[in-house]
Amino acid sequence: MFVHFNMNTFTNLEWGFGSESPGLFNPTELDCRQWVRVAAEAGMKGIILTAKHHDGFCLWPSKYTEHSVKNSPWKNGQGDVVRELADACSEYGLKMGLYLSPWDRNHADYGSAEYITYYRNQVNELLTQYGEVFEFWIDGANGGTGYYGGANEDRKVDRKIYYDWPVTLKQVKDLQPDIIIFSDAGPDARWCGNESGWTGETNWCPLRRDEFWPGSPFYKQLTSGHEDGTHWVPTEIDVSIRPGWYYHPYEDHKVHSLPHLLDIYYHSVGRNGNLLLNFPVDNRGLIHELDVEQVMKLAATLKKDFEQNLVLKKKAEASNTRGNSRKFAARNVLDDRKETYWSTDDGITSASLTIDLGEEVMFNRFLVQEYIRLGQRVKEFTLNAYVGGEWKEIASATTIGYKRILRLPTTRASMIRLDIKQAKACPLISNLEVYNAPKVLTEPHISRDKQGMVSLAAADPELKIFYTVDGSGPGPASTLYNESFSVSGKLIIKAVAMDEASGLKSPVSTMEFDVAKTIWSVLSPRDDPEISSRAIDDNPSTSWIYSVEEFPAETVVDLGNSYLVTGISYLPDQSRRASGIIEKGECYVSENGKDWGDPVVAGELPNMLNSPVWQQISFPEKRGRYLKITVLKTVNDEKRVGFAEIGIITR
Ligand code: FUL
Repeated sequence: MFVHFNMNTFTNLEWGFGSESPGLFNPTELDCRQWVRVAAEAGMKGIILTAKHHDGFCLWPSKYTEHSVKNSPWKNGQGDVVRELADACSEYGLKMGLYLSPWDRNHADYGSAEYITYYRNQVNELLTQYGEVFEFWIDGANGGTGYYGGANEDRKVDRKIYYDWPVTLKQVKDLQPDIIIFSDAGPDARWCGNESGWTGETNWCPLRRDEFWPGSPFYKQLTSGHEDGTHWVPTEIDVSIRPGWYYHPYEDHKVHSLPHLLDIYYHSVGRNGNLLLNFPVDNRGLIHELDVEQVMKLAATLKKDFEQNLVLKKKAEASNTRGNSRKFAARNVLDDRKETYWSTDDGITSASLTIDLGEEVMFNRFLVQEYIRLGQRVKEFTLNAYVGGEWKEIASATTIGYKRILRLPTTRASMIRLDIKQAKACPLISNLEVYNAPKVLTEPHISRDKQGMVSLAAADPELKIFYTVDGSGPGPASTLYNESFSVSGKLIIKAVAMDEASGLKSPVSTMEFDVAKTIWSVLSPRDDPEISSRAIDDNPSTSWIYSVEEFPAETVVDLGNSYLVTGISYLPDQSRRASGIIEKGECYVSENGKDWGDPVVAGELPNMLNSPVWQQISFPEKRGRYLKITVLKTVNDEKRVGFAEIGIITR
């Protein structure tokens, strides 16, 4: 578990400037034991906390700065979050790790040699006062504008040499010999080159480490590592359970869905990486209920996915076994022991291992592990199944590493065969597992595009989707969804996903569509139609944002036909750093686009900063073909107006 919690939690920012008053830090119900309980219950092994982020505020009462909890109202300046987390971790048997941002936008000395001494003094405090620290996390973002003790300026540093990392790394290791140090360049664990929760399908632990440093430019290579890497630096995939690293109430509706979290798991742990899932602790000092609910769903699903290993202690045979010895025999991959493995003779770098399942078995997950103590070797492999009397290739992939998990189409077979096609040296496989994971039965996703084509999608492509268009409850007797279909008018779609094998079904999803926006167009302000049409494309994830000099700002849409309009709907920009969110405005409807009359509705939208979700505003019906939205004020008085979607409600 990664935890982002400190000054930004109270300023609602992702990157504080460094000038924030310590007086703002005041969690009302801080409880590190709650964090640890969530982590433990979800099956996580440790927690890494942002002891200091780029804004420089310290969660522990550092001797070397006044910019810390000791000058905050929290516990009258007597508190220490790092201490509370260390205590909670030892109570529950979890490990604690710490993030200490190299960039410090508060510190007057940042950019000079004195700051490096300051940084090292803090390393010393954190690694000597709180018992064992399992990981030290070095972020790559550094240098830029900041408060810097009141200088308020831009300070660029040479990321490669300024920090003199070799000396600090040695200090860290001297203080905590077993610690793992994370950064773009390790030395022990490396970033995966993105913050979206996936690492490469080809993923080598080895890395030509000396070519990197924290914040180095060739970070995209970190996604796959190097086949000819010089050092062992496995990937650690850091990703947040919400779009932001810090808690923002406006992301409460954006906690990742179960299918999204499962993708993250299979694209990190399933690709030879470690997963570091971030929780933005909120301003109470707790992990938000919505995040807890989602991670528990993830944990419960993974538990079911890997419940019963279908090949445990089955019969295995290999095309080649090192010295024909029992010590290296094929069956070692099925014995549930990490220290035993199957190996071929030296020089044999392609080989097969066949497992007899004894009967026809259904499966959809394949897990394989190399005996990693002797290095990562496999470059390419295929998985084959004996189906209906013949062998069929069901998957092909590249590296394995510590652990590779493949999600497969459900297959029924009596034998399976792993073909290692290429390896850097004789392959060593220590473990192989096969599962039949239950289908993920979240409700189907319903969407419609500008052309009025409706698409339905289930979490698993093998599920069947049934739907209705008349508001009735969908079931196996309703229409079976095959491909997207066209609708034009107003209708309600209800859909359910069903797993034929188990007979289980998902909750029902419902979507109300009003008239399709096929012939709609934006008349003003004038903008590239490709861009302005993002406001009327029925795709919530695209937006049209335009700049304004002053308010009121008018947006006029031609609906193409005249309708009896009874309301409008508005979805603000949904991107991570959303802009142009409307807070106050008026709406007009007109038959000719010239005579607008009085507004059909005027007023303020509630709580838009914190809850930028769909707004439906009804008004007394009026017939018209043109719609005008006059914006009087936006959130934070931004000089921009943005729409993810504009819609109408008709009778
Ligand atoms: C990034 C930082 O800039 C973010 O704020 C966050 O801490 C993330 C884990 O790393 O580079």
